[in-house]
This record gives sequence, structure tokens and C-alpha cells, in this order.
Amino acid sequence: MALPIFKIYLVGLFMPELIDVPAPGVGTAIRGGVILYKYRSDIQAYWKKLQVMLGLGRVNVVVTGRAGSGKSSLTSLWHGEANDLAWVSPVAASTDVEIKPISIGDWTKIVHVIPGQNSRERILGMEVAFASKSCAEGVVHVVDWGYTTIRTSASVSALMAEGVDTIDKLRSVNLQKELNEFSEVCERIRNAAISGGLPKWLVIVINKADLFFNDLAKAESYYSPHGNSAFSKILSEKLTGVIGAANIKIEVVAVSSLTKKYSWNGVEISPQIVDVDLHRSYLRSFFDTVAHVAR
Ligand SMILES: Nc1nc2c(ncn2[C@@H]2O[C@H](COP(=O)(O)OP(=O)(O)OP(=O)(O)O)[C@@H](O)[C@H]2O)c(=O)[nH]1
Ligand SMILES: [Mg+2]
Repeated sequence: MALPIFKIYLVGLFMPELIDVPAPGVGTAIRGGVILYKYRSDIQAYWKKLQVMLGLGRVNVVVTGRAGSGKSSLTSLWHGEANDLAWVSPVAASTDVEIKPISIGDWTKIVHVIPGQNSRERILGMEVAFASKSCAEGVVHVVDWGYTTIRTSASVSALMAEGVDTIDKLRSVNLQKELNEFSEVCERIRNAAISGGLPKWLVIVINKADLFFNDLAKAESYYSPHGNSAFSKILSEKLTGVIGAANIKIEVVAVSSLTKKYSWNGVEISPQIVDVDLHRSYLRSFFDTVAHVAR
């Protein structure tokens, strides 16, 4: 939508450097307005980056999911910082909410990544992201089909003591915990949507597809909003069945943020995606899906 004429005039009057002429007149002011219009998404991006730097601005998109599912890795790729050669995938759990300006389609959004570990920061992060009056417009929920990374030696020991000594057993435990986490997220979306009308979209990201690429169809069916898996049931019982499926756009997209071995109790699973182009095409499809759903 074009700016009203008086605003265009004011822009030319007070920011002549934008239009590269010394004396402001109506013509130059209009040209200033045209330039502002042409570069509106760049200007908006600078504004969002500034807001993030200053710790201002409301959350536009929230990234949720269990600790170790790959939220930080995925968001770093999405943001672009992971293209830096100095970037290494996170070795430790995030302890605070990560806040990043990210281009989604034509616009830049402020994205909050909520740490998966139970902590004060996580609780506060969830409260802010799903507050009814300033709720995020969209949610990216990261799942990993049971291939959750267990990072602390205390967690490893506790699981081993419970007899979780194979990858299959670990995946069952992880999938159950993932359901609990998803249930909480659905409830928060539902409550926020009922009281404030947002969020408007949810993208379920099946991360770590490199580890189960040969079984990807099974994973996609498990996470489908239209299936009858335990996951699909939570989605319909806690969210779509309550607020109405028409009131929230839901997409499911598989992705492989990284290609990396997964190991447990001395057994390793190697990535099944070795083709770099294939790996990148899955990532691109995630970026495109979010851009599409967020329009
Ligand atoms: N194989 C494989 N490993 C991945 C992928 N994405 C992330 N990882 C690994 O999973 C582990 C956890 O990744 P993070 O990005 O730190 O997970 P997180 O969800 O941010 O975890 P918290 O900060 O604890 O909430 C890391 O060792 C990553 O290298 C993936 O697509 N494939
Ligand atoms: Mg993290």
C-alpha cells in the first residue's frame, strides 16, 4: 500500500539524503517516498534487527520442542549464521531464550527459541511467547522421531539405570516425552488463540530426517494432522478440535538441519542422507513452508 502523500512529502523534507538531492521539494519528496516504498522490506529488516539489538519488539514467531531436538541448530541455519565457517553446531543445551531476526518471505520477524530444559528461562519464555495480548503469530514446533540428543551424563546414567540400554528403548522414552511436550504446546496455543486470536499458524518440523530417511514416510504419517497416531490425536484433542481446524494453518515438513551420527550405549546410527543437494533441498522446503504459511 502506497504511503499517503503528506507522509511522502515529510520524508523528502526531513530525509533528503535518502533521495540524494539537497533541496527538498514536492517532486523529490515523492521520489523519497517511492524509494522508501521500494526498499520497505529492507528498512523493516533493519528496524527488526535494531529492535533485537535493543531487546525491544514483540515475539513474532516462537520455536518450541524438546531439549536436544535441534531447535538451535535449525534456527541458526534459518537465520543464516550457520553459513559462517566459524559456526559449530551447539554442543550444549541452550540456557536462555535465543532471539533472532529472521527473513520469512518478504519480511523480517523476531524469532524466539525456547530452551527445552526445564528452567526459569524456559517458563518465562513460554509465558511471553504465548501471552494472550502479545502472542506470537506463528509456532515452529521441532520433533525428531525419538532421536533426541541426551546431553548430560546425569541423564544418561538415569536412563541406563531404568534399563534404557538400546536405541529402540531410548526412542520409545523420547517419543513419550515428546508427546507430553507437544501436549503442553497445543494447550498454550489453544488458550492464546481463544483469548487473543493468535497464533495463526503452526509448522511441525520433523528434524533429523538424515537419521531415518529410509523410513521418512512412516515418520510423516505419525506426525500428520490427519492421521490417527498418538501425536495426531493430541493435535486434534487439544487444539484443532477445540479452536476449529479452520482457525489455524498447520503444516508438517521434514528437515535435516545437520547430518550427524546418533549414538547410544556404544551403538551408532549413521546419517542416511549423504547427498548435499538433497540435504539443502529439505532445508529450503522448510524455509518455503514457513514463508508460505506466514503470508
Ligand atoms: N543427525 C542430526 N543431528 C542433529 C540435527 N539437528 C541437530 N542435531 C544435533 O542434535 C543435538 C541437539 O541440537 P540443538 O540444536 O542444540 O538442540 P536444541 O533443541 O536447541 O536443544 P536445547 O537447547 O537443549 O533445547 C546437537 O548435537 C546437534 O548437532 C539433524 O538434523 N540431524
Ligand atoms: Mg538450543
